[in-house]
Amino acid sequence: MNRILYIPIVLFLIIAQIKSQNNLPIPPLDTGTWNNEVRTFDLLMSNSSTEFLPGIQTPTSGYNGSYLGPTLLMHKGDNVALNVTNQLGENSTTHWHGFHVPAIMDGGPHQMIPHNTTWTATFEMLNQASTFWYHPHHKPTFWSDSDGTGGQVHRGLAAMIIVEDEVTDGLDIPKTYGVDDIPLIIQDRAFNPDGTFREFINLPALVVRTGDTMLVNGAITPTHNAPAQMIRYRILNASNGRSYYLGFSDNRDFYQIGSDGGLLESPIALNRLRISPAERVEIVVDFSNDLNSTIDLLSYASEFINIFPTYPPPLRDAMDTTDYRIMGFSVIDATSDPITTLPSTLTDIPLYNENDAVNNTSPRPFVIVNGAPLATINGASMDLNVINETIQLGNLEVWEITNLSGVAHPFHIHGAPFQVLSRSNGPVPENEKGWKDVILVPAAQGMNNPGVVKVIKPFLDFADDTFPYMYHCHILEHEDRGMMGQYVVIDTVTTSIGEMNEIISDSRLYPNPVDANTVQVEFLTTVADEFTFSLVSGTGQIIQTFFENKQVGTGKHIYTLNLEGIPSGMYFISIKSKQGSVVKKLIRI
Ligand SMILES: [Cu+2]
Repeated sequence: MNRILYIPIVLFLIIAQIKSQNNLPIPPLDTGTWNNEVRTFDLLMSNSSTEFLPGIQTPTSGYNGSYLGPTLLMHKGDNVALNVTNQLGENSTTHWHGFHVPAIMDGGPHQMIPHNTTWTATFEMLNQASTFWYHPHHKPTFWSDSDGTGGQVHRGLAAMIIVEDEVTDGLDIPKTYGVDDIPLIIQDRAFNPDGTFREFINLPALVVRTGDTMLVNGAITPTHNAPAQMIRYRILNASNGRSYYLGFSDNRDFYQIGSDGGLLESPIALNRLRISPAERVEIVVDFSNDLNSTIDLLSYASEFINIFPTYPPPLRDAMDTTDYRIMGFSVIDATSDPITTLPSTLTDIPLYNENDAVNNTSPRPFVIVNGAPLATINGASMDLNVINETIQLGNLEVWEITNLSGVAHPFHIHGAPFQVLSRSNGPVPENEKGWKDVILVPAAQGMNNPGVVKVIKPFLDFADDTFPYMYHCHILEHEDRGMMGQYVVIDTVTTSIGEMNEIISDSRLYPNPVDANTVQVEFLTTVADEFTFSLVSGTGQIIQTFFENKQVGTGKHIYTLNLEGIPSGMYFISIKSKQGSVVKKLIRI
């Protein structure tokens, strides 16, 4: 009697446990707190552990939790502040992927957040509505070090950002987070028998952290209980190095409505969709006629390998050649007020004309070589102290990315989004004719047949001759191995380094490093002007202004700046006149 009762109860508990573990987790939505009309977010990067496999803890890192982080919600036009506290026990940074912000607020490798410190980024939200994400962007000493971007993202530091605007506010599309507007953060991972993540499993994982197990929102091949209606999925490929060729198990059509940086002009019906690392797509799936049925989301790798090979042999693994399941959908009752149709027009995308670019006849070249041990762009491996490209403020430019390697590379450019002009592997597909910030550049097909993509991008604001933006491959191990460069946008009217060298010369700080409470700034100027002297933090915030609009005549000058109360660290002294500025690095010990 007891035994008969016992067996079904145990079975029920096991099934219930598996079922509950397999439910798609939805990251919490964080709308920030309003602080003096600034939408303010607090993010804590820390280490703990996560249960992916039943009863086994995997050491992980996350934002405000053990793995991944909250989905941040912002609206175009918001003034935003993000306080990021690092308790990882190692240096890190946090980058707002896809955001059009000043370089100093970008969270790239120059905006270091040392352990136990807080970095604050403040900016106006200029991007239009889309799906973005945040993740560390820290340059490791050696590419496979765990404190690099690849290591930190792999441990779990990645999460989504949703930006809304007046266009999406007015559109009748699914937009209730967690109900009919669902984030899907797709990653591949591998596990050791003790539950720890296995970082490097085999080729191609000898050089890239790829896995053999699919996670969505931090759960292994989960199931979404999808209401029988139109559901919008915001898909982020947050994998270190794997691209996917998405499609449903019944080969149904779905609609793509958004790409990296915004809505598409109109919904595009597809039954396959390529997504490379760091790309985002928004799709709408119509489950209206599927009540009580189950459907899977697959990567149709067996088709993809022929259409768009991302790794050549022998760098392929089973998931580059064989179809596999990413997650499932179990269709449940519709909500009370479902969206049942999509508008035929979503937004207006003004397309750039290649002829309007300043360099339309000679595109700015970026040549990718996947060398060993260092990967390069234009022959250079990333050096934090080298500015690779200088761009004039106001330019609309064509960039031509040429891939000489046998691996496809997802090329990401920081700053404002770009548009795709051409591809070497056929016409630009409809779903790439929107706003993009990552573009998958095809592999070379032999020595004389490189993969080439041309993009067009505006550089209309945020001139800064000191703090650069990055461009890089978003296969994180390639980025960490140096497939990354830096560009600055300079305003030749007010901040030309060349011109300023003629106006202000022989500038120096002494002593430097300084442990006294004063530092001398010495410079020679050829024009009389009003000068402002400021102390700027390593992350670009003005800490103190020493002299404001001080009248300075021509000739050599020495001023004493008071550093009392300034803690040790790396700073900059900015010497700014109406005609330009120079910045000198100052180490306080
Ligand atoms: Cu790459």
